[in-house]
Amino acid sequence: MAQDPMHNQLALWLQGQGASASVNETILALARSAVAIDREIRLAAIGRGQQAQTSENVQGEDQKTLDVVSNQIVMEHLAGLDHIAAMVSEEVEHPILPSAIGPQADQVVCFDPLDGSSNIASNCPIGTIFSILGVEGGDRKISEANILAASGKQLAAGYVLYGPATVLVVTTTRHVAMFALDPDGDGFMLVNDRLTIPETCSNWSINASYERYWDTAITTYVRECVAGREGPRGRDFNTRWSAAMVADIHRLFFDGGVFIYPALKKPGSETGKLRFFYEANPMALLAHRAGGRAIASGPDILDIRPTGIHQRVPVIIGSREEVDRIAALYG
Ligand code: AHM
Ligand code: MG
Repeated sequence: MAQDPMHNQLALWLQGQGASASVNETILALARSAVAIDREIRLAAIGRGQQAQTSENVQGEDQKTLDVVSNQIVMEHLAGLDHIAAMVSEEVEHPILPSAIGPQADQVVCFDPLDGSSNIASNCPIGTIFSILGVEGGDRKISEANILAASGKQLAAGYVLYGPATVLVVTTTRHVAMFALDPDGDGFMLVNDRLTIPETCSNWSINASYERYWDTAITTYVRECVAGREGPRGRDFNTRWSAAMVADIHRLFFDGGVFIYPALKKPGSETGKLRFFYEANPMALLAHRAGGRAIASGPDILDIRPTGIHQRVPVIIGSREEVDRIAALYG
């Protein structure tokens, strides 16, 4: 029998990080699901996948066929793991519980199966984001309250970017590593075992079409960047916006920068758009481990204690110097 390609470089790196075998197993299952999603994306592009349709998800947002297919793929890959006590998906209203639960079930896996789905039709970057939370094991069904209480116990976090190359970025106990999917079928190959976010930068990412809804801190920060070398920052800045958080966050590890999806003074967006458990929290852990910082409109995202599994939070993530500056504007 052919060796499971996921037992190559990704498995070796995971073993060296010192997380538990069951956390590593969950990450390998997520990596396998990413390979399956990657295939669905490519089949859809040549008209051989599921036909593109739009419905509505639990957040009242557009849900594309690939969102549904990707969600199904992740759930199926995690279903057989007896250490999973619950799953939280952007596409499903309530926590997904296994039919039987054993004493070893001590992980909650939160995921956005397909982030940036407005990019699907144009073949622009999309991704999968995940966070693994630790809960107390035991022969009992986990409740939403147990998941909320576990929000600060991230055992691992990562994302997959389906871009020009498909890459996996992950952290468990220490460093942030990047793997790229081998087109010849050998799984995820290690590209960089210690990604960092440059401390200073000259890039910012924000959807500027919402400017009229921004608060004073964001308005001030962006105006100062736009003023360039003639303004208080004394240097020119660039804007980058992909409409996919995974792509904009991924760029931070190379060019530095700050990704902002702020609170908006607009009905329904008062706490922003991005969700805590499967977007903000995992990206915040990755940024933190890479030397960056992640805040909401003030507090560090990693210190937030959410009150709902689909709670939205403002997100400001990136190079430490820039995020510190925005934090100071919030006072
Ligand atoms: P999604 O998870 O429903 O795809 O929404 C999240 C995405 C982010 O990837 C991206 O940064 C943001 O939505 C873009 O939203 P907007 O169109 O409001 O700029
Ligand atoms: Mg999404």
